[in-house]
This record gives sequence, C-alpha cells and structure tokens, in this order.
Amino acid sequence: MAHMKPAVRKGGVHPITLVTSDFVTLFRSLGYAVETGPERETEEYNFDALNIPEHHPSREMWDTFWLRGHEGELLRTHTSPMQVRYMQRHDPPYRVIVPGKVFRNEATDRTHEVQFHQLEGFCVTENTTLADMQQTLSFMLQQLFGNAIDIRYRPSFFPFTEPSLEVDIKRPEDTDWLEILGCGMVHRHVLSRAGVDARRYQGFAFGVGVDRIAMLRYGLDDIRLLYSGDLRVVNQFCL
Ligand code: YSA
Repeated sequence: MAHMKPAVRKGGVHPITLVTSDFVTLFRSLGYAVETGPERETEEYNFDALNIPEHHPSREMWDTFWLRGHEGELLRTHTSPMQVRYMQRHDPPYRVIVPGKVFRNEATDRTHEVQFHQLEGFCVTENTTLADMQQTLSFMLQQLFGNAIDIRYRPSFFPFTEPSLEVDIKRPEDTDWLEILGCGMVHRHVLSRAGVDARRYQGFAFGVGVDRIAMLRYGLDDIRLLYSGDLRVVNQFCL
C-alpha cells in the first residue's frame, strides 16, 4: 500500500498548439528556420514596409486594433511584418516560418475570430519560382490532410505579393471549400525595403490560418470553440 501512487489526471494539449507543432516539424524537415515576433507592432512593419502606404484603400483589408495613446502602434493584423523584420537582420537566402497570434477588429462568426493564429512562411533564394510555391504548399496540405484533399489556387490581391493567390481546400467529406491561406511571390518593393537585392533574389511567401486548419483537422464546426475555455474541447487531446 505504501507504494500506491495517487491517480493524476493528465492534461490536454490545445488543438492550436498541436497544429502549430505539426507545422514546425514539417517545415524543419524542409530546412526552414522557426522564428517568432512581436504581437504589438508598428504601423511601419504591419503596413508601410509591406507596400501598404497610409491612406491606401488596401489597408481596409485588415481591420485594425490601434493602441490608444501610442501613436503608430497596433496589435499586428497578420504575421507578415516578420518577413521584413527577419530579412533586415539576416542575409539571403531565406527559408523561414513564423507562427503567432494575430488580431482583427472585425465581427466574429463560425470561421472568423478577433484573435486567431497564423503561420507565415517565406522562401527567398536566387531562383525560387511560383511552381516551387505551389509544390511546397500542396505538399504541406497533403501531409496534413492526406492525398485525397482537393486544393484550389485562386488569383487574389495582396499589396506585398505579385502575383497573389489564395488557397481553398475541400476534403472528401466536405460540401464547401474553406479558404485557408494567402500567398504569392514577394513583391520587389518589400525585398528592397528590407535591404535585399530584388534583381538577384526572388521567392514566395504565405500566411496560413492555423485555427481553420485545426477546425478541419479536429472536426470543430465553430472557430469560437477554440477560445471558449471549455475543457471538453481540450480534454479530447490528452497527452
Ligand atoms: C499573403 C501573401 C504573403 O506573401 C504572405 C502572407 C499572406 C497572408 C496575409 N498576410 C493575410 O493575412 N491574408 S488574409 O487576411 O487572407 O488571412 C490569411 C488567412 O488567415 C486566411 O486565409 C484565413 O485562413 C485566416 N483568417 C483571416 N481572417 C481570419 C482568419 N482566421 C480566423 N479568423 C479570422 N478573422
């Protein structure tokens, strides 16, 4: 009896953490470095350095929480500012992912939250092409969801990529497509602004919605469940 251990209930791992760690394992195996960056950002990195000037209508793509009393500061609306921060501090070539929390001042629904997670990725070398981007992203999605997944690349617009695309996925059991990421070839203005010679280097970047991947992966029909604090969600993922 003296040796009986008290029963200890095991904790669970949040689905966002599980998905993020799968991404990290996958991209490390492809030679990508993993970085993190500040959630409190400046207008300069969140917008200007990404070729989104003040008063440009494209700023309306990102409904922003500005920090009252701190001129030019905000909660980052995407992980893309880290493209510039990283490139300014390192020499090319680059293969980097940046997982992190982002914030948008917008109405919530089944697939939209005011706080969610993205995973930024970028690969810039002397000869990286759009075909490399498609191959990398399709490989990533097939690793996460299996080869039966349908993947749709749609033309889109982002000020910091040219050309720009968005990607939707549909699993065999789904009736609708779900948009999961934005991507494109890094705009030469962004490279130049970060101090990279845009005549010599080129490459792609992307930003995936991690919460949406977690929803599909674990069969959650409402993104808000991820932030409800309901332990029944997390306890399904006991270690
Ligand atoms: C595009 C090109 C690049 O070179 C690099 C990155 C990007 C993505 C860009 N920074 C961006 O934020 N695009 S986005 O506004 O379309 O968001 C990317 C993904 O985040 C979406 O495809 C979606 O999966 C997810 N997302 C967007 N708003 C969301 C959301 N997820 C949950 N709640 C929201 N409110």
